Amino acid sequence: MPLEGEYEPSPDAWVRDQVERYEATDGREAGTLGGTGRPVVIFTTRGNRSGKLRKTPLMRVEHDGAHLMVASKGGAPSHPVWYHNLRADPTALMVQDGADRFDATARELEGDERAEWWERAVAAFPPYAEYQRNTDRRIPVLLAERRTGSGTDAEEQS
Ligand code: F42
Repeated sequence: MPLEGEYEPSPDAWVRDQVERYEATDGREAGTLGGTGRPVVIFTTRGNRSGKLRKTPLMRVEHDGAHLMVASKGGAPSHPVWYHNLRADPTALMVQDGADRFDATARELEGDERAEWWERAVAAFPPYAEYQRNTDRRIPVLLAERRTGSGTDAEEQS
């Protein structure tokens, strides 16, 4: 079941614009973080108070079909709101990676698994290491895993 609800665009214009162009072109436009050439993925979550759908671009950290969500927020002192939304309901999640859209469930990583994925995250986007140095909080990382039965648009149409 795809997530349903009213979409509330991000208050940040650059984020809002990136989501709009990415969705309209399946990531052929606005598929990277401006200036870095590094790819992004769009994650849709549900606001834990408003119930509205929120769309958040994050850097693409993919391995074996799973996508990492790094709650770095540029090294800001507080966690991003989407992190709290997912803690409240880890199944209220949809992923768009290029033309591939699917429902997913998020789980926060700990221990060796976290360390292994953190390395992948820094390889995909080196500034994450600096963001971690610049903040006292431990940056949470969540793994978004495709739910069985949740296919791509193409699979659903066939
Ligand atoms: N952010 C990252 O943390 N990591 C990344 O790798 C990353 C990459 C990236 C690439 C491209 C790009 O355009 C943006 C990128 N960002 C990255 C920024 C990211 O997209 C988010 O903007 C950022 O993580 C901040 O997330 P946020 O959820 O804190 O967003 C704020 C600005 C926001 O939208 N706030 C809303 C608002 O109206 O202020 C609230 C959203 C919300 O869910 N509200 C809840 C609700 O119920 O609706 C209630 C919240 C409450 O508890 O009061």
